Amino acid sequence: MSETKAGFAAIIGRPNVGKSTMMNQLIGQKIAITSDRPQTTRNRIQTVYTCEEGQIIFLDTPGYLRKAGNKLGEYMIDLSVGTLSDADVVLWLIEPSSYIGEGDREIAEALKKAGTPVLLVINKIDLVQKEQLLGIIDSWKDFYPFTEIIPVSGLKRRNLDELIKCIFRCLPEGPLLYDEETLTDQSMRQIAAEIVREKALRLLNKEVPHGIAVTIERYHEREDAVTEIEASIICEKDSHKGIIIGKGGSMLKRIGTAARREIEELCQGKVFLKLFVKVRKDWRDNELLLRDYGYEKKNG
Ligand SMILES: Nc1nc2c(ncn2[C@@H]2O[C@H](COP(=O)(O)OP(=O)(O)OP(=O)(O)O)[C@@H](O)[C@H]2O)c(=O)[nH]1
Ligand SMILES: [Mg+2]
Repeated sequence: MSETKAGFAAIIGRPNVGKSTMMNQLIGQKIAITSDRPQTTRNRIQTVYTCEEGQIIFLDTPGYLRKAGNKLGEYMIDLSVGTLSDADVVLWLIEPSSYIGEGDREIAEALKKAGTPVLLVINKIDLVQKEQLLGIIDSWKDFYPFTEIIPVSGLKRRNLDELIKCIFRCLPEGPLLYDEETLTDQSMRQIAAEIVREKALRLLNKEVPHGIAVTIERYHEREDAVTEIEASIICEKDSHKGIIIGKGGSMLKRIGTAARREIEELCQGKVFLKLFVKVRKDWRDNELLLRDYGYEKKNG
């Protein structure tokens, strides 16, 4: 039997290009939350893909931002840049567009320093015609010494097998790094919190979602296989609290029902989910609160 290959593949790119959707599709399970709002992902999320050839450990990162705006933003930038040097290969995701911006030049600089092989993954090709795609490849191909350029559609699962092959070509030979059953470094508790945040992101109007965090106050698996969860949605303003609760509690109920259904599917059992809403002014600039809500810098 030939030797296996194993290593880390970092997924980077601008907000909203489809990084988390693609990672979920590659591993065949929804671990990272997704939405059409930029800056959906805030933490680095690790998932493991195992097959006969070996193992790819995907690192999904927050979309690349140029200006932080607050401490949460700084934390997200540190994560996306810090991940580059931990990876054996970088998947740089872009929308199917020829536009190359200042942010892309900055990513390129950081990648050059890290010296890691980079695959340019043109995502969402379901949205463009073939001729357009050729033009896009043409605009990007000389911008950076990409190891390969792979057009895919994460959502429609197009060309993902080809992408997996390209990734394995960049990984070192070696034994599996995790046991075959391992799927992610995220706990059920963390995933449940993220599912609540996703439903809030998707259901609330534009100005509220960016200032939201979700914490799990209580997570209890009962002996009769029912899971009891109490979670708080943290927001920044009293007016936001009103919007999240909605008329007669209607919005909170919608968020709760949608989240509960998805958590039940994931843990394959009944779930009681109780939601609270709290106001913490400027939590996105408060180190202590950031840490409480799970956005903690690893080294200092
Ligand atoms: N048409 C189309 N839409 C896609 C595709 N992949 C993702 N999307 C959509 O793009 C939006 C953003 O997807 P995400 O996976 O959350 O994007 P992301 O890059 O992780 O975003 P951040 O976490 O905010 O950086 C969602 O509405 C997805 O459904 C694709 O291949 N085709
Ligand atoms: Mg994401």
